[in-house]
Amino acid sequence: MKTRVTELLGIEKPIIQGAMAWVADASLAAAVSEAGGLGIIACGSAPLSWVEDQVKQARAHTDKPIGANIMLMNPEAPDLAKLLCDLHVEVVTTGAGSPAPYMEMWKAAGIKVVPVVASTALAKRMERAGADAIVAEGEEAGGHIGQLTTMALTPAVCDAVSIPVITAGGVADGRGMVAAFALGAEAVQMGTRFLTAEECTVHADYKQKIIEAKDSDTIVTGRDSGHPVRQLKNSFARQAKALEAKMAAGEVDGHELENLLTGSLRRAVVDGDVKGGSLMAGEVACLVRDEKPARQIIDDFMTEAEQWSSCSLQQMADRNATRSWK
Ligand code: TUI
Repeated sequence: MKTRVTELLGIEKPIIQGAMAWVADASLAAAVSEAGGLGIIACGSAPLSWVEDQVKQARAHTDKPIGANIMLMNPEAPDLAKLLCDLHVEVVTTGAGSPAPYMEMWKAAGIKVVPVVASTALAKRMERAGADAIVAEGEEAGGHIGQLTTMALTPAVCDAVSIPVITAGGVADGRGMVAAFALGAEAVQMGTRFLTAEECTVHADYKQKIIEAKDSDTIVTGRDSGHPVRQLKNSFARQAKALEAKMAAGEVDGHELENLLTGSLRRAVVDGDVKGGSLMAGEVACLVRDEKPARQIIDDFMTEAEQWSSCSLQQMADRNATRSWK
């Protein structure tokens, strides 16, 4: 299938693997790219040498395009931005800020730039700054999020910019893709669905928590402090919420919360501490029921999306009435 996004990024299927700090390494990214999507290595807060090593490892496993993501709140972002030029990754995505200061450098290096945004205001600024496409990420997503839902954000961003829009947040199966395309998207980005890919190196206990998650099992911490993060409910998330309430009441300062947050994602991803770590995940964790190879995730996803999109509204309604997909 061809969309402006597949053409732009040189991929076969309009599926991008979301960058997940501590999780999205060469193993996952290479598997997704090899299966026809775009694999992305998340630089997170890793040392530059780790990023260089992962890009080289991914290259050893696939000759298809590979992307990398910079989290712009990271103080090392300027150095990472330069490193990604030197490594000649095909695509850079960014999160948690504006990548405007690096845009010229990346474009000069021939890198496709795809900022993740949570508002039409930033989408417009990014288009003016030369972004090649935009990821519109709804608050259903896992990790650091904005305030708008995918259902409102995707069409609003599509109306605001002319460059292609990729929907993220709330998509984990073919139905979600058809919905995203109906809202104006030309590709989707998924993180949580790929957390349980066989090639995903996240701790097995974290994967199991995703597979077991119910619809009401995610919670957003940090809304008041300006760093909203969606994750699975556990002891860590409850502690963070309690500390936030104490902070709002002026009972404690920010240090206690900072101590709790430090290393919380690593504890979950690397150590498998499913109680005391931050199990970042999107609302669609409740739709992810199995572990399978990235290629099978992508193939099943595309098959399902094709089935859902090849009928009229009337046929959809008739099928929905009998839950005939079950
Ligand atoms: O970046 C993400 N999601 C993330 S980053 C991350 S790493 C982390 N590790 C530990 C604790 C906290 C975070 C985990 N998840 N998604 C992309 C995204 N960007 N979502 C929302 C935004 C965003 C929000 C505001 C982008 C720009 C923005 O405003 C910038 C501006 O200048 O207007």
